[in-house]
Amino acid sequence: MFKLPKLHYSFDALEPYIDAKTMEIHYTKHHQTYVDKLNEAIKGTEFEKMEIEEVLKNINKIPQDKKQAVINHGGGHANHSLFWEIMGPKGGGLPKGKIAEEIKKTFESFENFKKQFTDAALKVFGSGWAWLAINSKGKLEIIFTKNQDSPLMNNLNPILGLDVWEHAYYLKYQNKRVEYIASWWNVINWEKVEENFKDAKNNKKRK
Ligand code: MN3
Repeated sequence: MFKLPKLHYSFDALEPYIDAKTMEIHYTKHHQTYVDKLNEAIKGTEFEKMEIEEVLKNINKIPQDKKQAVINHGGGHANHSLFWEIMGPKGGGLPKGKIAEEIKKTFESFENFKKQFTDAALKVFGSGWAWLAINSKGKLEIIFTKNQDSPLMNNLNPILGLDVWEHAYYLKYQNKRVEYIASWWNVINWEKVEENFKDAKNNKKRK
């Protein structure tokens, strides 16, 4: 059975950029609901013993009557699990190391990357996510997905993600998604993004 992952910081740790109340509701209510409904959907199937990433990569093997529930709630579980990890107190600033080099190589500059990622996050109509992911060729790509669709279902390995559902920002920012996005850059845990980047690259080599 799937479980809510541990949050490695307190609800108020991302203040003033992300408020404590939003963090608490987002983690204890929204994420918990995705976990509960995912467990409900796959109870008694072989998928309940798999890692959520494996389940989503094999989404076409899920029985038709459970597939949409796994897309919604399995995606919700995986997306939020990544989201909590790529944020943290004392975050923000510029990435370092390999991920910094790769961003520069792919997008020419960090500023250019930031602009393109922000554009992707603003382009999502309704609910969804913006992502920095590694594609099947091992290259970085900025994409956005609708609802809780996971990039993993399309053979893309997400290493950084931004939740632009209104539940992620409405209490503090109301309809001002652009301000929420601008604030979010201050809480990114780039060390974790670097780790995700290296893991994704290693997975690729193992294939
Ligand atoms: Mn959310």
